[in-house]
Amino acid sequence: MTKIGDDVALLMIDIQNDFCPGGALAVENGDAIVPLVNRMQEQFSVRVLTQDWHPADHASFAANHDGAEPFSMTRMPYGDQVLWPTHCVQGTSGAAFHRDLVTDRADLIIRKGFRPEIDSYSAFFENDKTTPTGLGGYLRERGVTQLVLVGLATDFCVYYSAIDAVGQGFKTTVVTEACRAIDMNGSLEAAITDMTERGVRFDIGDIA
Ligand code: VGL
Ligand code: ZN
Repeated sequence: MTKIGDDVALLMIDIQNDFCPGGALAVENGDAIVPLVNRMQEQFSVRVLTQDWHPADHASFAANHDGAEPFSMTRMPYGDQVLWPTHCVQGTSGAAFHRDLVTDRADLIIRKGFRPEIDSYSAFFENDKTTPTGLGGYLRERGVTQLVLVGLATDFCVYYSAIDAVGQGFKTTVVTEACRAIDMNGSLEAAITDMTERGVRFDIGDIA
């Protein structure tokens, strides 16, 4: 198998128990991507994992808003926000990576969503679109120019990470076979359309 160069990173988004069947915010067949992601990892020289990592009092949890139902909308100072079931609480088994995901070969694990008052879907910026996670600087310092994204969920954290990656000037490919979606009110189709318009590629054959 040919190894992909050090200017290309595999970015594995939120492959955590709470996004897999049985988890608090389960994505249908979320666990089905794990064998493919593990095989893909062998080809890459730069591997980064992200981990959704919320304090229990996080503002994105419906349970922290009186009377709010999970999957309803609220307004935050930075814009509209979905209120989620309590998920990926720091240190819980739900926040842990799927047990079959190979994590030992990762160069970096980037945690996000740890500020109580602000959600963070993207691996690059929190939902205010200005607070950086530091990932862009890390990748640039390592000379990475191209990203391949896999993980959960296609229409939330993968989507926001991919559009920010393009915005940061990275050539960006999303491997949809190695992603699964929440698909809330047409969010998957909207995400695919927007990624396409912004120049995200979907064909693994496009990788250098
Ligand atoms: C995610 C909703 C809330 C994701 C994270 O990883 O796609 N979605 N937190
Ligand atoms: Zn979250």
